Order: sequence, then structure tokens, then C-alpha cells
Amino acid sequence: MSELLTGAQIICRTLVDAGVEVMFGYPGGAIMPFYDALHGHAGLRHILVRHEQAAAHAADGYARARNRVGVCVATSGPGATNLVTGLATAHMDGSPVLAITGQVGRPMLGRDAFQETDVVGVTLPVTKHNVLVRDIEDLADDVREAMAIAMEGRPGPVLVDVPKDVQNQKAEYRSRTEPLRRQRDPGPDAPDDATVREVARLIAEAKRPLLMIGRGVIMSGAYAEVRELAERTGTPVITTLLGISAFPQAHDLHLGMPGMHGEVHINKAIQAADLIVGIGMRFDDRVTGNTATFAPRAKIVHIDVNPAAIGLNVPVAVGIVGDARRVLERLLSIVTARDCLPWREEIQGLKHDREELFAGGLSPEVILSALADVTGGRCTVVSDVGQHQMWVAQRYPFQRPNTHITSGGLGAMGFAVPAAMGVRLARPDEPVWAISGDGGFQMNMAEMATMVQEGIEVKLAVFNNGYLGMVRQWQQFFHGGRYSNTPILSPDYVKLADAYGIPGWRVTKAGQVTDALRQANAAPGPALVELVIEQEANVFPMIVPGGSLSEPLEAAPV
Ligand SMILES: Cc1ncc(C[n+]2csc(CCOP(=O)(O)OP(=O)(O)O)c2C)c(N)n1
Repeated sequence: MSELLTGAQIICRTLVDAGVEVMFGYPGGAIMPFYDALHGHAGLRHILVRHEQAAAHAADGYARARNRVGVCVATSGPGATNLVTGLATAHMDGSPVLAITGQVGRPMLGRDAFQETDVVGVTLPVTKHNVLVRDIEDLADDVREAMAIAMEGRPGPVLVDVPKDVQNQKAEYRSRTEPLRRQRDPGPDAPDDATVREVARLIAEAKRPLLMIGRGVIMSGAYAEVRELAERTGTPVITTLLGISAFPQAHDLHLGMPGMHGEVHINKAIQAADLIVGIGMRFDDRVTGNTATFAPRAKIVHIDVNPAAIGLNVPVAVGIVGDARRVLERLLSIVTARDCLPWREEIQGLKHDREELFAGGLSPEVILSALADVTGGRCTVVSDVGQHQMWVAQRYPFQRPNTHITSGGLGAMGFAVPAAMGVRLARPDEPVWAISGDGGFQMNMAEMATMVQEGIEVKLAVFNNGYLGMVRQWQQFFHGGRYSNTPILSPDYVKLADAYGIPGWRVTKAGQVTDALRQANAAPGPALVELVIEQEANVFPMIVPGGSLSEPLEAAPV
């Protein structure tokens, strides 16, 4: 069946037909026809953010929490360029985000028109796919194709740029009766039996095997398969920053996070391992340190849906391109049972208690264990970027799948607050806590207004140390203690929250933290807790940037 609609109406219909319920955006001249079509539209909820970067991060948070495409919208020029950081974040972490941008009308293209930016050019390296729609007849299929591409293989962001006159033009709307113009990528071929048998053999023969899992496990929903593989073979499991919550934190076989801020015994285990099976992760430099000294005794098996990731950073003995769950199902059908007890005991022996650095004070440990108590672990934690992010990764006891969301690859400060809005809309029944530093919070704190206007119940925790803490730590360790432009002033956060109509608590002592978090968690609507922590607290252990995993710092260098 066909009917005559404007381009703007076609976009709305296409989104509704694709199951989109919510989008995040900000209007402007070149996207006005679309906003006009949205007016009073029953099926689509639009969240007006306070900055387009927040729209992209919110769409990303939504996408990660629901494993489906998150949508953001912006006008041409500055609106579109404000999306770039959010798109780059989604690109690095494999999150399916669709950006719809308005563009100047086709007759104005290439004429330096008001608010004209070549956004297809600008976003080329940070999207999986992007397109300028020049013909209204292509519009619906361009949107459908972009959404399909966002989800297939390794997910990622896509952008559809729609000139204003195309949004105003009328054309027949055709619901998708015929297949997409482009053949859908069928995904990687199933791994051949010989390769899977080879991996099973390596696992059976290894004396010191490790599983190292990343976000690919979360995206493919391979929790049960990873757990079964680990339990059946007694193999300890390491979760990368983005793999946190892909395996129960408290499980006997779980070690924790590797790399720059990984615990010493975990990095030592990597250096002693004779086999590392990396699943849905990419051996990024924060994990490996100096690749020349990384896991010198280990054969590496790398399973990833992205063929380009295999062998990119470390040489692999066996690479398998495929969806983690599908590959693991095959592996589980042939893998032999064992317990690896001597190796597990050896790793236990590598453990040593770290000196409690903030004994008695308002330490990250105290805060994070209070948060776990208060929420009963039933919450999603969205962390920002910096020291607090590492403390969350090291300390919070994530027990349920996909309950830890952070900007891992790009490390984009400002991510947590807007991303948490997206997560909350995707998970309306569970508390969502955004944990930020005083620096990152100030980047997108205007989104408190969005939360209030749209009734989005995000709980905000601000770790206030008066510094851009992680950079200050590097200055202390590697730049002679010269704190160049890292002391950062904060407003009175409780008053600020109050100005937005949000209840706030300021916590300066360990004894106050549980109460404040409990009240904030129970308050209806958004709430804010400022946590005044020790100013010069550091994250330990630490591998010097570009250093070897064998040489951790456990105290500040003198
Ligand atoms: C957008 C952006 N700008 C700069 C950086 C570099 N950077 C990484 S961590 C950090 C400090 C973060 O400070 P804060 O938000 O206060 O958190 P803390 O480290 O104190 O926990 C900075 C500036 C970044 N990651 N992202």
C-alpha cells in the first residue's frame, strides 16, 4: 500500500515501522520540517537535550542497554558537528546509533550556505556508514539500510543527512515489502571444524590458560556460554573494562580487569599464562601495555566478530571471525572437562593485599560498597572517565549482565550523565546511577534540566576531588608534580541541583554515605549526591603508559 507523505513524515514512519520508540535531539533551521512532522506524533517520543553531544551519548546509552539502535537528531552545521564526539564514542565501543541530521537544501549544497557543514565528510571516520540523501525516493530505504548496518557484524554508528528540501518534498511511502536494496551482510561464515578443534585442543593442553572477555560477549549475549566454558575447563576469566558485567564479579573463576589499572596478580597471571583466549575484545593498549612484553609465554586465540581486530594489536596463533555466542556454542560441543586447579592456586598465590590507601576516610571503596548495599546490586552503573571510572571498574560488585556502561575506547568525559538518561529510558524499572568526576560532570551537567523536563529518573553521584584527577595523577607521577590546569573549581552542587528542582546531598564523611545514597536512591525522580573525596587520591596499581604489565606501580614514584 502506498500514500503520499513529506520526506519528514517518511522518516517518522520509517522509524516507527522499525520499532523506534524514543529519540534524543535538538532542533534547528535545517531539520525543522522533521520537527514539524514530530509534533503531536503519537508513536515517537522525543527527548529535548541541552547539547547535541548529549543526544548522541544518550542514544548510545539506550543502544547499549537495549541492544538495539538508539536514535539522535540534530540540525545541520553546529548541531551536526556537536554530535561528533558521541558518534566517535559509539564507534570505538561498537554501539548501534543512528544519527539523523538536517542539511541545507540541495540547491544550496556546496555554496557555503548558512550552517552548511559537510557532515558526511566530517563523520566518515567515526561512523560505520553515512549517506547524504539526494533523492526522496531513496529516503526510506536509506534510513532502513543505515539501521541494518548499525546492527550487523560489529555494531556501530551510522548517519543519514537529509537536505531540508528533501524533508519537505512529497513522495509515496512504501512500507518495506521488498528486500533492502543492498544484500544484508550475512555475517561471518561459521568457523570451520578444524579451527574450532584446534582451539579445543589448545585449551585442553594448556597449563596456564586464561579467558579474556570484552563487550563482544555482552553484545552477543554469550554470558551463559562463557560461563560454561570457564566452569567446564576451570579457566580463570579476565574482564576488560568494557567486558565488566559479562561475567559475575563474585564468581570463583573471575579475576577482574587487566592492564593499566588491573590488579597486580591479574597482570602477573597474564604474563605467566601459556594460553589466552580473547573473546569479543581487541587487545587495546590499555589492556596490553607494551605489546612487545605482553603475555610473552602465551599463545593467543582471538575470537571476534570484527575481522579487522584479529591480529591488529597482538600476533595470534588462531583467529576466529564470528559472533561470540555462535563460536562458543561450537566450542562447547567438543571441549573437554578439566579443572586447572594448580594454575588457579598459582594465581591465588600471586595475590597480595594492597595497602588500604584511604583508611578511615571517604574512600572510593566505602562509597562503592555502600552503593552496592543500597541498591542491592539491582542497578545499572554508568561511569564517566577518569579515576572514579577505574575505581568503579575495580570495586563495584557487578553481578548481572550488561549493568556496567562506560566510554571505554574513546574515553569521552561527559558521557555518563547523558548516557545514563538513555539507559534509564531503556530500563525504566531499574535504578540507574551515573558516576562522574567533578570535571566530567561539569561537561554535561546541563542535562539535569532534561531529566526534570522529561521525568527521567537518573541518580547522579559526583566524586569531587577538586581536580581533573586522572590527569593530576599523571602530572604527579610523570611531570614533576606540576599541576598544570588540573585544579578545577566546582559550583555548590547541592544548590545547583536545587536550582533544577533536584534533591541533593553533600557527603564529606564515610559515616554519611550510606544514608545519603539510600535517600537519593529512594527519592522519586532524579537526585544528586556529591561525594567529597580526598583531593590527591590515586588509582593503584598502575602500569606506566607504554610500560610492561610485569612492572606495576603500587605507590607514587619518588
Ligand atoms: C572530553 C575529554 N577531554 C579530556 C579528557 C582527558 N582526561 C581524561 S581523565 C581526565 C580527568 C577527569 O577528571 P574528573 O572528571 O574530575 O574525574 P577524576 O579523574 O577526578 O575522577 C581528563 C581531563 C578526556 N578523557 N575526555
